[in-house]
Amino acid sequence: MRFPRRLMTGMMLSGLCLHPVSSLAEPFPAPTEEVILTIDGKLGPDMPASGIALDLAGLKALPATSFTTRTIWTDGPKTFTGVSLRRLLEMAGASGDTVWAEALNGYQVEMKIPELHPEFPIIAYQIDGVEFTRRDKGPLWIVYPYDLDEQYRSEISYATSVWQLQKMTVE
Ligand SMILES: Nc1nc2c(c(=O)[nH]1)N[C@H]1C(S)=C(S)[C@@H](COP(=O)(O)O)O[C@H]1N2
Ligand SMILES: [Mo]
Repeated sequence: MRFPRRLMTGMMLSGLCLHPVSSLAEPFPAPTEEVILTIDGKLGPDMPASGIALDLAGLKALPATSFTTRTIWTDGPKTFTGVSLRRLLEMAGASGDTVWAEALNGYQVEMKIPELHPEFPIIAYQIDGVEFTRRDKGPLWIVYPYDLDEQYRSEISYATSVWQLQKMTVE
């Protein structure tokens, strides 16, 4: 008898506890609307070979983080809601050290995955509880809680505050 690959891996993982069960494809529902984020490269063995494609609903289905901060790009404190970058990569079973983030305008920047805080930055999909458009740096923006700590008011945090994020590649 043959088991589906996903099921077998799930059993092996639950038996050995080597990886979080969340590295299975389950947390990522197949998109039914416009794909706004793709993740490819070195992902978990149960992720689609072509990479993960997410629509807004798919992102909203994942555990969310919110914080309120000022930014150098916006006026006054704003509440950002989104998914922790580090946690998203863990859920994707990212097995490389580096993630490249790429924006609609072709801007690309790399981040070292082990150096990412578990909670921050987030890939924000809402500002003050509402989605935001490309014109306002949306629909996805990598943001840090700049007001929380001086380390987030640094050139490296600013340079990795990618707006109009559309793709991530794990290397
Ligand atoms: N989409 C996108 N995000 C980006 C950039 C970019 O060119 N495109 N530049 C980055 C860099 S290097 C920095 S320092 C800040 C710059 O913000 P500023 O152009 O408003 O000074 O945004 C970052 N995020
Ligand atoms: Mo920069």
